[in-house]
Formats: sequence, structure tokens, C-alpha cells
Amino acid sequence: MANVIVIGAQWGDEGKGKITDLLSRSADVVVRSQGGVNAGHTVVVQGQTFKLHLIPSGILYPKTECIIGSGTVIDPQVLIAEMDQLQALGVSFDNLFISQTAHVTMPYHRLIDCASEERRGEYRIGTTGRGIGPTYADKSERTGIRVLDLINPDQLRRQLEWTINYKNVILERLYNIPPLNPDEVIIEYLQYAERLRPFIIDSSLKIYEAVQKRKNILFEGAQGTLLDLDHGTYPYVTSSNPIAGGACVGAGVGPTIIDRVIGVAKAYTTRVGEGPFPTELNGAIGQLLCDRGAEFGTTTGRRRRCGWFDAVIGRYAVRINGLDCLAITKLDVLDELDEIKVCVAYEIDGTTCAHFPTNASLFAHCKPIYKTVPGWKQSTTHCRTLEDLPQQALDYLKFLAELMEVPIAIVSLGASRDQTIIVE
Ligand code: 2SA
Ligand code: MG
Repeated sequence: MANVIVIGAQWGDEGKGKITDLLSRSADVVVRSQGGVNAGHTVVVQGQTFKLHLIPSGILYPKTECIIGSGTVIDPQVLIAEMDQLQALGVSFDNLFISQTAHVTMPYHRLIDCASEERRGEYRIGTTGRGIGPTYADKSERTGIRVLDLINPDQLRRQLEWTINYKNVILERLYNIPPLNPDEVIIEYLQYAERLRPFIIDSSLKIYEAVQKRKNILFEGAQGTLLDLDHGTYPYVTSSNPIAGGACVGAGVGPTIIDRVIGVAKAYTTRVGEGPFPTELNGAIGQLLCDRGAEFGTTTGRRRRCGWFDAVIGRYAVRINGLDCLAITKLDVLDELDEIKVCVAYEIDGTTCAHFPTNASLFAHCKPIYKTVPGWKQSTTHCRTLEDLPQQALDYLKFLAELMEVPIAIVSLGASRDQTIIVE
């Protein structure tokens, strides 16, 4: 398996959870490089469904080492709740490691995230309200609290007394929110620190040692390419870099150790939050995709917007991430359709555009140019090889691979582990 990055090739929720779970079986180490508790990742343990936000899915395999890397932002309250849930099921954390240089989400981050969204009104981003943007903003502004500050009581006290007084000015004057009591926050976070202390390490060093021992490392992406802070649909993006390059930055490894980059895309497209979405379907077909695909946010429960597959975005994801291959998920959601459309290019003010326009105002005016292909009108959930698929489904996959100029390595036809075709 070697060292593999799994990233989302669309706007997140592509089904990376299932694909990383599959690959985790042959991984010795699984690393989360970016994002925080905005990520939502559903796994089934002993017949029970769990929604993981920060802990890599590899935690369910007893021998797999799971690292929450330097580029992530950690909300200790949510992380500990997640650990408690898993612990109740007998999951042990002997192999969980947390980077000492990751940044910590504080109560003022969550408050500011929600209040600023409200203030933005019609210009809101549609964030998850988990404090992600403000935590990364403090990191850039160099006023952030890092995990190594969290576990040093004197340092934490010093930093938080100053920072909370500063944030209280913003909370009170800008948003009319009652001030936070520094002592209360310090006491709360010192408790979290004690719980998390045993897991805290120099994560980049740990990953490097695994590289030297030629272990198999899986870099598990959160969110997706179009939500990338630099290369996504700015400003309707998250505040980290979910693209393949971001995995190296966030984990603290050089790009030369990566052997393979796998992009995960749904057989259609979804987006949660605000921002342009050229292939969005507002009518009955959009509703059908939402119902059949159970398209609701794992973290916030928000209904995901649904639309046709967009190959312009697909090609962009191939380019930006250097994708070697694709995993196409939820193909079975299309089983009932008479015909299926694929966006092959955009029309912008009368001209045809085959490339994703990084200019946000142009992107908002893109009209999809579709090619329509026949549906297969039969269930595919039982298919285990490409030969099992109806001809039209096979043709659809071939068409996507041709449009994106990368092979399809995995096809997923349902939530369970066995509802998967591994293309030889
Ligand atoms: P944020 O909270 O600052 O990261 O929000 C900024 C934008 O990024 C989008 N975003 C996501 N999009 C899809 N899935 C995500 N995770 C959850 C899930 C989302 C949920 O797995 O379902 O439960 O709502 C995720 N996280 C962030 C977000 O919608 C904004 O557009
Ligand atoms: Mg998700």
C-alpha cells in the first residue's frame, strides 16, 4: 500500500470515511493533517453508528497508529466526548497520538464563528459553527493556543489571561456577547489538558520514524478540494488546505515520501453551506439524490445541496492534487434514474470554458454544458466486480474516467465494507 494520501475531490462528504476505512486495513499509521471538528465521518462499530470528527478511523483497528497532526485544530471538549463514546465500546487509545503543535479551539472561537456568520447576513459562508475559521485565523495572527501551551499550566494561564481579555473586547463591543471569565476557561481547559496529556507527542518526528521503518502511512483528508482555502471557491471555503499538498504541510513530511494520491468523488455532486454550485438540482431529481443518498451533514445535520457530476471540477481536482486515481462512491444512488447528466464544460457569457475558473465571480455565472447518458434502472448494491455492473453503469464510469483522464480504482455501492468494487 505504501504512503497514500486520500483526499476529497469535490466539496467534502465524498465518502472518504469509507475509503479510508478500507485502506486502513493495510495501513500501519493513519494521519489527519488538517481541519478540526467540522469534519464528519461516519463509521459503524459493532453494529452501532458513530460520527467521528477528529479521531482517524484507523482507531478501530487495534494495531493501527492514529495521529492527529500538526495542521489540525483541536477542540478538546469534542475530542474527549468522542473518546468517551468509543471507550464505552471497548476501543482503546494505546495507539492514539496528538501533535503538540496543533492549535486548540477555544470557547471564543466558537462564539465568534457563530456571531460573525450572523453578522454577515446574506454574505454568510455557511460554516459548521465549530470555531474552525477563528482558530486558524489566530494561528495566522500568531495569537493561537497550541497543544503544547495547553499542557503547560503556567504558560496556558499567561496566554489565556491576555488573549481572553483581548477577545472579550471583540465579543462585547462587536457582537454584544457577555465576556468570558478567564479563570473559568483556564480551569476547564486545564482539565482537558490532563486528559489529553498522555497522547501528546512530536507528531512529525513520529511520522518520520514510521517512514524510516518503511511502514504504510495513510493520510486521511477532511473536507474537499473545492473547500481549500487557497484553491477552492473562496470565500466559500474552509480555513485549511484539504488538498494533497496540505497533507504534507499538516503532517510535517516532505512530498517525496508520498507514493500515491487517491481522490474520492461521489457519482454526483453535493455541497453543504453557501456558495456557487453550477450543477445544483433544485427540483425532483435533487430531492431524489438527497433522499437516496441520505445527504445530511454528519456534524450539523444540515441538508446537503445535490446536483449532477461536474467533470470540470473533477479535472481541476486531478490537477490541483496530482491524483493518480479516483474512488467513485455512491454509484447506487443513481440506480433509479432514466437518464443521467454529466457536466463536461461551462458556458460563461457565450464562451465555452473547459477549465475551472478560479475567479469567484466568473464561477458564479457558469452554466453547465451537459452530456446526457442513459441510466441503468436496476439495483447495483450487490455488485462486487465490474462485470456484475449493468452495461450503462460501466459506460458511465468509463465516461467519467475519460473526462478526468485518470483511472477509477475503487467503486462504492453502499455504506457497508463489502459493497465495494476494487478495480484490478
Ligand atoms: P467551516 O466550519 O469554517 O469549515 O465551514 C466553511 C465551509 O466549509 C464547509 N465544510 C464542510 N462541507 C462538507 N462537509 C463538512 N463536514 C461536515 C460533514 C459538515 C456538516 O461531514 O457533513 O455536518 O455540516 C464540512 N466542514 C466544513 C462548510 O459547509 C462551509 O461551506
Ligand atoms: Mg463528512
